[in-house]
Amino acid sequence: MPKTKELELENIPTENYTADKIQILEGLEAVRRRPGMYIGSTDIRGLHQLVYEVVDNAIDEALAGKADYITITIDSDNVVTVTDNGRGIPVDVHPQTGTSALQVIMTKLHAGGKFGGGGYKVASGLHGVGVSAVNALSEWFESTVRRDGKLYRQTYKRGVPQADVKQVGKYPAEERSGTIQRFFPDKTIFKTIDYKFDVLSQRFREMAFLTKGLTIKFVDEREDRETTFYFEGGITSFVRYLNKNRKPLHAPFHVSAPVEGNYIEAAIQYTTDYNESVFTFANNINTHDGGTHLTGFRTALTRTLNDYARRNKVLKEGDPSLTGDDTREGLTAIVSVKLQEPQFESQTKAKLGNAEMKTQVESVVGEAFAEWLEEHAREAKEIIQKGITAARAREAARQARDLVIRKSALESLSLPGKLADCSEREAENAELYIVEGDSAGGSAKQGRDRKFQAILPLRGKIMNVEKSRLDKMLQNEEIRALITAIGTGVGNNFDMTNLRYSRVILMSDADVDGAHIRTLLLTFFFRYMTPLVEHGHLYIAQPPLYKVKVGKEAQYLYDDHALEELRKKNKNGKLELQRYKGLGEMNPEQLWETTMNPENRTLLQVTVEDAAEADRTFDMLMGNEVPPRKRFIQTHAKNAKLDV
Ligand code: 0RA
Repeated sequence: MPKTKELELENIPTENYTADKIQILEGLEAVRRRPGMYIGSTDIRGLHQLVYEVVDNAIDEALAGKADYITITIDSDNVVTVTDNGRGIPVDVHPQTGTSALQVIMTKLHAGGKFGGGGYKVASGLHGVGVSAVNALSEWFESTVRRDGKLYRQTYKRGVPQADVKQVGKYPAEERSGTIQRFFPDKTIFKTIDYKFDVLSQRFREMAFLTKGLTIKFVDEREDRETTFYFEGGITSFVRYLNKNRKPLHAPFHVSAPVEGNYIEAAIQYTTDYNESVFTFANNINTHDGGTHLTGFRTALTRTLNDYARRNKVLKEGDPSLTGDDTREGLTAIVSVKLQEPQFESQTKAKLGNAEMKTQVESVVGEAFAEWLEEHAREAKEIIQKGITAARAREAARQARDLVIRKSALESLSLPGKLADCSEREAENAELYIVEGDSAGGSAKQGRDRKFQAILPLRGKIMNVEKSRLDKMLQNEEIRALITAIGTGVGNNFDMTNLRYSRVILMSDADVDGAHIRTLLLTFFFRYMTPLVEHGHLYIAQPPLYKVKVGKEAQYLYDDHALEELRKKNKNGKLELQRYKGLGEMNPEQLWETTMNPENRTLLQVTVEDAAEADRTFDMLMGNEVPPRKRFIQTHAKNAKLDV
């Protein structure tokens, strides 16, 4: 017998055991036993993954052209409801197995795509396991289908159907069909069921951008928030959104075309920025690591711009051609492809592998963009001129970098003078505190455990890397100290194997200035050491805001909420309150006790939930448009918020 004890005994009558049921139980049990294999993890990410899986099913229906409205509701008890106005999941009974299609979709692993009839097999969620895995990991699940004027329903507990699909009512014939999925995650499996509105809505926004004409309404009844996404312009709107706080050089270029059963779409807008912000999607999945569609896109861009520049003598004879890097400075673009048979190169679906995509994207984008350049002479010239300037700057950067490398070779990779290194040599056990200001740096040096904690004090505000090119950046002493201390190099030369500390910890004051410095540093890491962030090596220290004495007992409080709680608890007692304005006000022992001692401290790990949003955020924070920057920093100075 398969090991399905818990489920069997609790939920299933032991007679009438059909092969079908045993199969369901085996599948569900596998999911429940190793949830991480199916949804990635059982922390907040896994929890969100449940919602994505269910929403992605509804999105598939929209992509098939059969639905245009999706609502997601989290009610005050953390029950999630996802509704769409599509055809409704079929409920008819399969003649051979005797079970309804709904039950098969809800209980069989990987059953999603087969029924999709004609559309793109978009797959459900990052892990693409389908809604049955969500069902298995839910304390209960309720599927309701509106089809042909009738309402059908089936309910499940931990994935096990409680009865056959039943008609439970009717709905007015003039109303649309659709599907209503409600579920409550299994609290014995998930570490948290506290969904994050901001994280979910970011994803829904992205989905709405990628599915032109689709409306996604998101209601959070826990805190009475709601938001609706609808983008008439699809990915053109996406590009405009990303560039909201940048200075565009032209109106967005857009192309879309079907090619041999696939569908290719791209939107491009150059800005005065220096960074490249290109995001690629395959069947609505964010392909973080690019792949063939990205390669095709880049080739098209470089070739088209060079051809135009030569033909129109913007590049003269003897001038070197623009490199790929040159043509991507200040570029914001979305490339979105839909394929019948997507092949992903990694388990995480981060990279698209279909070889035909390179040529298809290259020719669609190449032809249309060439035509656009012909029709937009002023814009074309500006874009190419920007590329030429970029080429010059890149040459300067190369020389500066060579200088840095040569210098460090001469000085035998000498570490920066102000780094107080630790004795530990294994990166795995070592950590680096990056501390604002020499005085706090001094306290940290005295307070640390020198065995495994290194301290790098930075003087004042480091430079804003968002506003300068690599060459300028590499001339900056603070930045150079940072790079050499960490050991990995930057940008294209980043090499994780040379990482010297597995935890890089930013420690700055809990005030507006501290928040600004932290953001400057976060921007640097996000732009130039992205893998460091992606692999979870970057942290933010949490120094206390207050020291409070109640009678003789002293304690440290880390936020205003804690202070409020303490005041409530101590209505009559006197509180002696000291507010720390900066790290410098703490002596070395206090700094160690409150902020650096692994036994007491809280470190916040910096994550990049969504690179597109982070890109926009950093640009907003560090770019040229001042007002939004101010707003953001002030809100976040109060509650250190981490998902950047
Ligand atoms: C299979 C076939 C058909 C629709 C669906 C699945 C479907 C699935 C989901 C999941 C969430 N919402 C959904 N809406 C539809 C097409 C059946 C037909 O031809 O009518």
